[in-house]
Amino acid sequence: MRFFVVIAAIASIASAANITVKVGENDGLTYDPTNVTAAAGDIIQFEFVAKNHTVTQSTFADPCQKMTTPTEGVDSGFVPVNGTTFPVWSFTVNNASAPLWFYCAQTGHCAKGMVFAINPTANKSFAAFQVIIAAALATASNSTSSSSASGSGTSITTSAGASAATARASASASSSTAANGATTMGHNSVILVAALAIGGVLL
Ligand SMILES: *[C@@H]1O[C@H](CO)[C@@H](O)[C@H](O)[C@H]1NC(C)=O
Ligand SMILES: *[C@@H]1O[C@H](CO)[C@@H](O)[C@H](O)[C@H]1NC(C)=O
Ligand SMILES: *[C@@H]1O[C@H](CO)[C@@H](O)[C@H](O)[C@H]1NC(C)=O
Ligand SMILES: *[C@@H]1O[C@H](CO)[C@@H](O)[C@H](O)[C@H]1NC(C)=O
Ligand SMILES: *[C@@H]1O[C@H](CO)[C@@H](O)[C@H](O)[C@H]1NC(C)=O
Ligand SMILES: *[C@@H]1O[C@H](CO)[C@@H](O)[C@H](O)[C@H]1NC(C)=O
Ligand SMILES: *[C@@H]1O[C@H](CO)[C@@H](O)[C@H](O)[C@H]1NC(C)=O
Ligand SMILES: [Cu+2]
Repeated sequence: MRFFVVIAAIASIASAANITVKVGENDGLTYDPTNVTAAAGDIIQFEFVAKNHTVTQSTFADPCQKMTTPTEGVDSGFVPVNGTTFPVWSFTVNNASAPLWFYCAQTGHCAKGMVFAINPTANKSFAAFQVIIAAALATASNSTSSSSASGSGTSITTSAGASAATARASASASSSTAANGATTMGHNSVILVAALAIGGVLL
């Protein structure tokens, strides 16, 4: 019995991986990699390396809009980078069967293809997601939408997703709950808030 518990604990530690995604590398409007395959329990760590981007959860069907239904998506908020400090924002994947979709909420960036996916499927592929963006752009190319996403470091909050039955809050720095298969982790909100105080246009 005790032996079994120990093995289970080791297995769960061994299976949890950290997957790093670079945001804005080489001043590009990119997430690198563009999509990842993650197991339940894996932590996705977004390292912001340039400019002023976000990691904002959308739905598959509406790629450049923050997910609001069935519940609010996760959102890093704007993370400006001053070239010296590279803030990291992360969350845990709770459900590997649920694809998760993200975009950058900075003005124009989603339109330029700054999108990201976790566990895309054959039916909901990353390529299909990109096609939806292109189609949405063709329809709404004239509308100038100013982002309503908060510029505050405290915007790194999330809420429960309807399909995330096992989701649970686990943040240490700011409140969080889970979204469709994602739970935000404690992150360095001090760095984020400090970075937000730095002036300059980083679009
Ligand atoms: C994953 O990152 C967290 C901090 O975000 C760290 O505590 C943990 O040790 C890392 N795990 C692995 C397997 O690298
Ligand atoms: C995981 O996601 C799949 C697909 O959305 C869903 O059918 C399933 O119920 C979810 N599992 C849990 C435990 O939430
Ligand atoms: C994927 O698409 C195929 C063909 O449209 C469909 O038969 C299948 O049920 C879909 N699978 C899922 C999991 O939605
Ligand atoms: C998704 O990620 C994989 C692995 O990084 C990559 O090979 C593939 O090209 C990506 N898909 C798209 C459509 O970019
Ligand atoms: C988009 O803008 C062009 C020129 O500015 C205009 O001719 C066209 O009617 C607009 N289309 C829509 C759907 O608003
Ligand atoms: C960069 O920002 C960090 C906080 O994010 C701050 O500690 C550091 O002093 C800044 N460096 C410069 C050169 O502005
Ligand atoms: C980051 O971008 C947001 C939205 O455009 C803006 O409100 C904020 O002032 C920018 N931060 C910096 C430091 O440029
Ligand atoms: Cu961006």
